[in-house]
Amino acid sequence: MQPVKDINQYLAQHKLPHMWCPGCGNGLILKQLLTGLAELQIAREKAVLVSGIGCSGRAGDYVNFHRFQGTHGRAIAFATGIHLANPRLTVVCLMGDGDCGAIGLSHLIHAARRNINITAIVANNLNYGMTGGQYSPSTPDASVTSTSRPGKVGDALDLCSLTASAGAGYVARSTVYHIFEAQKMIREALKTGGFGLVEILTPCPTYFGRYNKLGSAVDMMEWLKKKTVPLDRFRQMNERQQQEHFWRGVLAKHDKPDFLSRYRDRGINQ
Ligand SMILES: Cc1ncc(C[n+]2csc(CCOP(=O)(O)OP(=O)(O)O)c2C)c(N)n1
Ligand code: SF4
Repeated sequence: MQPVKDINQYLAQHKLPHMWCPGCGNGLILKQLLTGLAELQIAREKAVLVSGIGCSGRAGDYVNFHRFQGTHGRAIAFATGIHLANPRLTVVCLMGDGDCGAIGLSHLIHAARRNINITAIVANNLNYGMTGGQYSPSTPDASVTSTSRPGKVGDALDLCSLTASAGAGYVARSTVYHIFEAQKMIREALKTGGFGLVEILTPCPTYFGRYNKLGSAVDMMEWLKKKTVPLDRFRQMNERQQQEHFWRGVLAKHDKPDFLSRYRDRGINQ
């Protein structure tokens, strides 16, 4: 088994160019993941990428190591099964916010509650990209989408707060604009001996950006920069200001036993 020194070794280069739209953040998220794996010297044979259905889920097509694309909303369930069958593998689950926060939500909560030792990365583009820009549970109130032309009614679900309160070992949020911060969070999540969630806000200029008149892909990067604030500053904001921003930072970081360790401590399946 060779340690990976160059992230290109993790890439299925013959599959490129990729299918993502110009200005989409999914390529940056994939690069951050591959960089995190290389930083931790995880051999290709030891890495598994489980992806969901959706634009972000196509990341699995471009990797040159074990990968599995599950059915919509079931990526965490498949990743859990792979981890329990072979705990020596590093299992990463990459999902869209619709995949993870709507149809797959109960799997997310229970993986966090059990502190299953997998890393979940959520590419949060604030809508369903693959199927035409419908609103998802993470879409902010009043946003225009293909299913909320007059503006969505209802607050966005905060996947990070939910996962942290369910008991995950590591929970953090950043954006593709704050690329080094996001990369560090992925590395920390991969090192966590329990459930790690990193939510990365990412531009979807084709749908969310166009419907909400946010301008070009570059403008959307500026928008991510302006719209997000560090967690401690967010906590000092009033309710109205909080509604207009997203926090960034590390919400939970615990060193607590993961599901398999607790299982073994009971003397089951030694
Ligand atoms: C059970 C099921 N329901 C619905 C679909 C249709 N579908 C495919 S992708 C998708 C949305 C994906 O959105 P998201 O997870 O946010 O990923 P994105 O495309 O934005 O990266 C939906 C609803 C499906 N494939 N399977
Ligand atoms: S539709 Fe949006 S999320 Fe999907 S590839 Fe295009 S920009 Fe990316």
